[in-house]
Amino acid sequence: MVEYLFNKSILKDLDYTNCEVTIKHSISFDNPGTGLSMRPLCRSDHAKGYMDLLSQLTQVGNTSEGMFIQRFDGMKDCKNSYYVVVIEDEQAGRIAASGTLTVEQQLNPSLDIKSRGRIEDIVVLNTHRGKYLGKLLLETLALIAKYVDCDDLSLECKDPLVRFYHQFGFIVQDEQVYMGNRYLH
Ligand code: 16G
Repeated sequence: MVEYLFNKSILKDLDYTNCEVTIKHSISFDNPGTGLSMRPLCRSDHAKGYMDLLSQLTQVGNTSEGMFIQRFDGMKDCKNSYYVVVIEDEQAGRIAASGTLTVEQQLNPSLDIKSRGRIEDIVVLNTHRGKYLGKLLLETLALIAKYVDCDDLSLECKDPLVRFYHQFGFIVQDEQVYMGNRYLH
């Protein structure tokens, strides 16, 4: 049985009517392009080249299938928190694109922002670029964020991509900078 990271019916419920990808490019969840299908990440996607795809965005190290499955199970156990959406090239049996929405609950329920969404790891295989798949993933993740009641949606990106994300309503926030402290071992 195919095991999805999150309930696939969420994708079927999304309304793409006002999305640019649908208006301009006539694509959506059930029609991402010829030979392509869109779905939640599966437990078996390591074998479909998920890590190779991710390596086109960032360092992946030597992640074995066992490590991938262990991490998948841990993410799935965190209910309503991880939404990894992939686009599969069905003929090649390869994952061609992926994007992640993570949802953080805020502790104080009286705040305006009760739940914060973060977009991560938007990546399209270099052989599949120029088909609006990145746009489709972003609009899909934003619709999921709305569907699961996020009050805020944010992302981090490299400088040259600021213009790309700007198209989707993301703006560099006043008086906010991204700070990081990596590799705290
Ligand atoms: C981008 C990604 C981020 C990822 C990072 C990896 C989006 C919106 N942002 O900023 O999720 O963690 O690249 O870069 O996809 P790094 O290899 O320098 O950590």
